[in-house]
Amino acid sequence: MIIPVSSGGSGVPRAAANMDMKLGTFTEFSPDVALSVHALMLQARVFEERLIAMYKQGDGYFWVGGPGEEAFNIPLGLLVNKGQGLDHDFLHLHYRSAATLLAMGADPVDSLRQMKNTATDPYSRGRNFVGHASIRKWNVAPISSPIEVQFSIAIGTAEAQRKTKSKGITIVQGGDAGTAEGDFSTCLVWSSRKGSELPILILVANNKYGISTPYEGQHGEVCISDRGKAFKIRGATIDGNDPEVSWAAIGAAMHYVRTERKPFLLEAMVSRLHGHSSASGANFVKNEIDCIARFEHKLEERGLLTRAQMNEMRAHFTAELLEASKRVRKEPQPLPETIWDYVYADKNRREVN
Ligand SMILES: Cc1ncc(C[n+]2csc(CCOP(=O)(O)OP(=O)(O)O)c2C)c(N)n1
Ligand SMILES: [Mg+2]
Repeated sequence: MIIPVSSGGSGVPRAAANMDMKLGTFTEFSPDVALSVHALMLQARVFEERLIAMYKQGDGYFWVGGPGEEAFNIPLGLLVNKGQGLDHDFLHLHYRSAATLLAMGADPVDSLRQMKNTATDPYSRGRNFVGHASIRKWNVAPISSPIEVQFSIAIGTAEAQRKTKSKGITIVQGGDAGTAEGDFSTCLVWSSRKGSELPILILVANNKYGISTPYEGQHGEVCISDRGKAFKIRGATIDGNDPEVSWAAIGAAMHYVRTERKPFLLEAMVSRLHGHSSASGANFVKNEIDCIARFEHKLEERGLLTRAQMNEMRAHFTAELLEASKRVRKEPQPLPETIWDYVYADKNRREVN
């Protein structure tokens, strides 16, 4: 019943999605794509729920993640040209991007390891808190806790791709509130210089909050994507709670950036289903759109899955991740003597002097 997905790059069944290259118009997923996308969305959600449970049980110090962004982040991960080097896409993601990485083929257990800060955590060797991946073989730059810095850093990989005329593009993603920071403006300026435009897809996940500050009252512009207009950057604002809309829009925006070698600013309206982070309790928020509940309703209407089958899938993912969290609990913590490993500090500095 759980459909395996060939994730990332050329393995993605793109044609089956009937993607229209015109932004804003789309057609339904074919049944196989609908089922694959749904399975990944559900796995991503259950995985976040497991991380929250781990945090609440004391198996971690902090939780931040992306329940409510699955309808946008799963299509994003499936459409990436995954690999290492300039001919593949570079990703400068944010702390709500676990679903994107899952769709690219990341093992969710590695995030459980980062939550538990084990030495086996491949992203930070137990140094960073959950949601901070770093995957060199897929051009995934280290995710940063200071918000928005990725928008300045992304200029570097996009500029390298421009100068070397390579095939890859740069993808950078952040939240709505972070667009008030200078790094976002820096990105707009650098990506749109006349004759030196950058192949960069600028993504804003607008969940209408910056921690506890509501979106209303913080923005003079109608849409964040309108901010590209002054720079002649093409843009769109879409319903990021709909995976079919998201797939079509991301696919079309990527196609534009890949072929025109120019920037595109895509804003996705998404939900924040467990609040900002563990700092605000991480409990389920009822008054937001739940993209999975909405998509499941469609799948039922189309006769692709029954409620019983979806419940069974949820139970399967829940049991699988619970089991994994128990295994991770037994994995070793980093040894104290490794504290200076993987940091810029020169541990031999005193001896050299
Ligand atoms: C440079 C910087 N300033 C402030 C913070 C504190 N901070 C953490 S998350 C956050 C809100 C971010 O809101 P938004 O960009 O909308 O992203 P969201 O968390 O809603 O996805 C802030 C202000 C930070 N981490 N880094
Ligand atoms: Mg926000």
